[in-house]
Amino acid sequence: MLRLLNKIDNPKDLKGLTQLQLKQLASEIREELVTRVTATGGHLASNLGVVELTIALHRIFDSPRDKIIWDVGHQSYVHKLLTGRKHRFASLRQYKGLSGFTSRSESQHDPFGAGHASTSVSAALGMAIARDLSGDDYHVVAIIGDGAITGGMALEALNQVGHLGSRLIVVLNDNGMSISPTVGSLAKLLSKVRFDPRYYRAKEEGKRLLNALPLGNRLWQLSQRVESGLKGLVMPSVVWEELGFTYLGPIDGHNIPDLETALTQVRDYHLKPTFVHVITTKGKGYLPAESDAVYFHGVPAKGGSTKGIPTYSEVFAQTVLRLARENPRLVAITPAMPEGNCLSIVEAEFPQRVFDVGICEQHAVTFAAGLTTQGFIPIVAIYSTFLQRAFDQIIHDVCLQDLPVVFAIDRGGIVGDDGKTHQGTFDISYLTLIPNLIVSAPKDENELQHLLYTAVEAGHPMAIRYPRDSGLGVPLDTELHLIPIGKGEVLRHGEDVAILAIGATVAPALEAAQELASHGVEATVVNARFAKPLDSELIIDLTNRIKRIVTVEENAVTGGFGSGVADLLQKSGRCDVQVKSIGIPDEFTEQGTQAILRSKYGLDAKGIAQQVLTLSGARARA
Ligand SMILES: Cc1ncc(C[n+]2csc(CCOP(=O)(O)OP(=O)(O)O)c2C)c(N)n1
Repeated sequence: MLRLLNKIDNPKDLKGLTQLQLKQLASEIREELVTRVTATGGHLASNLGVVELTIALHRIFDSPRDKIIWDVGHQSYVHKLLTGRKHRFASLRQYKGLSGFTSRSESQHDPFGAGHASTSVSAALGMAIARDLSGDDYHVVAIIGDGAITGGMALEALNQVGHLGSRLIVVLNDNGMSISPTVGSLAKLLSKVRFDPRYYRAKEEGKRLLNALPLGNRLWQLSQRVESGLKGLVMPSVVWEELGFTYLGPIDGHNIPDLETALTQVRDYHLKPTFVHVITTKGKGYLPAESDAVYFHGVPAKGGSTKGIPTYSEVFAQTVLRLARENPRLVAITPAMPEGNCLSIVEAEFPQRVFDVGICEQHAVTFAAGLTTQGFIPIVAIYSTFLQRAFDQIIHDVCLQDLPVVFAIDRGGIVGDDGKTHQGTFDISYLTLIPNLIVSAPKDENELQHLLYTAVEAGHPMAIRYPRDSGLGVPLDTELHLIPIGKGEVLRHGEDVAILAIGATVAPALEAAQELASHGVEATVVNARFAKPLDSELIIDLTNRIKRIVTVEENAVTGGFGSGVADLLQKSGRCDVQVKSIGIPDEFTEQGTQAILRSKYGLDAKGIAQQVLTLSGARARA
């Protein structure tokens, strides 16, 4: 029974509730989160941890006039429930449903859309400066996790906030966890506050002193007194004070009255940027999530099965493990995703040779570049969408110097329900334009093993992009072999049309060819394997006989594999060849299951067959 939650249509409805009712509301919200998110899939543990914080924020601030900006946005479900989106909550992460992140087009209570980490402080500063330049007076609050705050962009933004001294509130939601435990020296510093009870005692003392003071500059006094009370302890607050913030904390993030007191103080303090350090427990209130916050960070949707077939990520990690046993100079790097890309398997055996660098994609790439200069072979395992962050590092630090970094690009192509911010549909385009970089995609998980071995031996930068989820279930060769760089393979012969497919589209292209045969159209199917260098010999040779070429890729058609093929044919004077490129059109790919989206873009077998049939003349022999 969601007696209270059902009465909340917007944040104003929270204001008249008693503390007792708020407790009840928090428990109803948790019930709703567990019921819905275990069905739709999503970021359960992160949201369970911010129930009280979100309630307190919406009671003390006046959204949408005040701007509440959630970093990453994966923990904004409670905010959604309280800002008029409760009735659509069952559609979370579904096709045409509510986004799993914040989205400006979804609600006026989402002043900034997100999905990638570490953007909130920059966006908040932009809003605060805009407010000041326009002579307005609303509040701007960025809520950022201890994982996201390690991202370079967040640190760059904090640096500027302190420099400008703008009136801005940063709330650190510190639960000690990124997806895995947060790593790095900043994380260590924060954990001192979390685990040393003397900070809480000193804070209680500070609160007592504060209440004895007259109104006015209370916050400043508080931070000074708390600070002096803590001399002799390591002083994490000093870091934020020195960066130009007034620090308040640590605050128990599950105690609504304490949160409200702290947020009121920073709201009413206009002299400097403020930093509120809130301690929360990831998964709070739901025992399975509290005890395994890593698994419950992102739970799968009900019914989503992997059919017992290993995922591409698992095959990747098993291959890394095998190669690492043979080659002591092989190391692996992950920006905060050792679970998602399965490198935790390798880390268990080689803890010294697997580096979780935090949510720091740019650093991950240049760190790898540095390792290569001393004869090491780094494999940077990274999701396609997050590699976008490191575009210049790939160009400037790796490829310009032709350094042999291996990029293992997970979640290439359509990823599904995480939606627009997470689709991996640009990498072929943004990688193939970079000189010196070899860009490949395996047709199945077995080929992934061989391509990885090839990349480790390549002596040049090489990217391998592979899709999300389970492989095709093909047998895995026990011996690894090198694949000739820039060479594709013909998988099927036919003289009416040639389908050149890459990566995950090879299997549906083969299926489409069967379907076409039943319509009297015989198709050649090529597993291109490389988007760069293209197998120009094979492609030109094919076009001597076949004048209709269809390219298929789970990537933007703009600048993608197909565009490379068209360019090659044009440069080779093959103007008599008709080329059709199937891929993602010039738009951001919405959320939905991979199956729905592949069907929408004609990337499944049926869609490929249909598009081939509509090619002029393809039916001629039928
Ligand atoms: C640029 C980027 N890299 C990686 C991710 C994947 N990711 C999503 S949430 C998350 C952990 C965030 O940790 P934290 O900010 O502490 O939030 P918590 O879930 O612990 O509340 C990561 C690594 C991302 N969203 N963006």
